[in-house]
Amino acid sequence: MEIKKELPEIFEEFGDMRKKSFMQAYELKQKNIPFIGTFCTYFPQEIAMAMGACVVGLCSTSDETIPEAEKDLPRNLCPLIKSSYGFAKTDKCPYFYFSDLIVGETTCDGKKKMYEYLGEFKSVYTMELPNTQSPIALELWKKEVIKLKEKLESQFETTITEEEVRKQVKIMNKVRRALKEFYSLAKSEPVPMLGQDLFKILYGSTYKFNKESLSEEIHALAQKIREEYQENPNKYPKAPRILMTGCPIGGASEKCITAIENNGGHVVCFENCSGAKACDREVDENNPDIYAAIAERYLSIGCSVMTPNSNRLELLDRLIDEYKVDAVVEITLQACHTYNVESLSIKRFVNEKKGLPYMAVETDYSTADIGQLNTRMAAFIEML
Ligand code: BJ8
Repeated sequence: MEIKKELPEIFEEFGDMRKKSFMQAYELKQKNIPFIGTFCTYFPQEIAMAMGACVVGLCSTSDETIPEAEKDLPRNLCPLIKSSYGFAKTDKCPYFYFSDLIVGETTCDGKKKMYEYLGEFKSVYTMELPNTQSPIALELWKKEVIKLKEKLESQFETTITEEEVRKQVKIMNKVRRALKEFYSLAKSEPVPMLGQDLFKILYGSTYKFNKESLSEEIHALAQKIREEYQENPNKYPKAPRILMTGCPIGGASEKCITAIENNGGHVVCFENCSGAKACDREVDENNPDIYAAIAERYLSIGCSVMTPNSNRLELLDRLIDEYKVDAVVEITLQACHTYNVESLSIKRFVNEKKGLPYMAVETDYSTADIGQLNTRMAAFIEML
């Protein structure tokens, strides 16, 4: 696949993908394609895709509907949960509207309690995600993956075959490999693209419904960036290289990436969901028990809802070395207890084991802290 458009245009297109795909979602709905709305990287996408459904992320990232959500939910709750609930309540998000079923998981306390209320507006099914990664937890999660398959089969009056599940596993592994190939370009020094642009592609990709063509498209984009970099490797001057970790970002919280890059740093790696956390591991295609392979891959995601959460440290360890990182910035959303509590162990790991500076930023979806963010980032990057 050859890409004719210029890179800035492609980055903008991906950046707007959430809105751009509304129309495509509408057209797919007209063809009776089921939509499954999700809130989390733990959702085993391949199972829904195996019945021909589109999977769409519903996590909302703007503060527009938070006042409405706060009429029902506590103010002191994570903005991602309030915003998502607010969009459902006000019916402002087309993806909520199009979703035939919303699947949640028992991740953090706020989210799982919010799903109970969400069930008043929509059909909601909650998977029981264990909060550990032990062999017993894996057994339970495998059963939950199979229960999800059975739930979809009965609600949509269809049969999900193992053959189709295996096919979708291959498709999603290809997407993971393509995205990894793409974000690995930022290992180069100086960087071939800004972190803001890299993020637009990662985030926008989740709103591309045709996963088969997505891997080709990302592969072609990576090739284009490589060629342009060979011609002009100094488009972006050398700058301190930052790894971003913590809560999911997107929409309003992209202000943190901008604050780093407007103040002299480059974000070269995203460990968060929609970055490496979601793409790093593949499902083992050769496992004779495909449901066990799916369960194993998803349960090993290193999110702070797990205890202990050694897989997050293992991934961070590797990424810090591979991306020759100069410092780590952790973004946590206000009232996200699991990430906020875990930030101490991340700070210790980064400072003591990796010998690097670490900064924690607690934020929300408002624009109120942009000035303060700029001041803090400028001081932090200056020190590097
Ligand atoms: S795998 S990061 S998408 S749970 S909603 S935990 S911010 S208090 S989103 Fe997440 Fe899945 Fe983990 Fe990723 Fe905190 Fe808010 Fe809870 Fe949140």
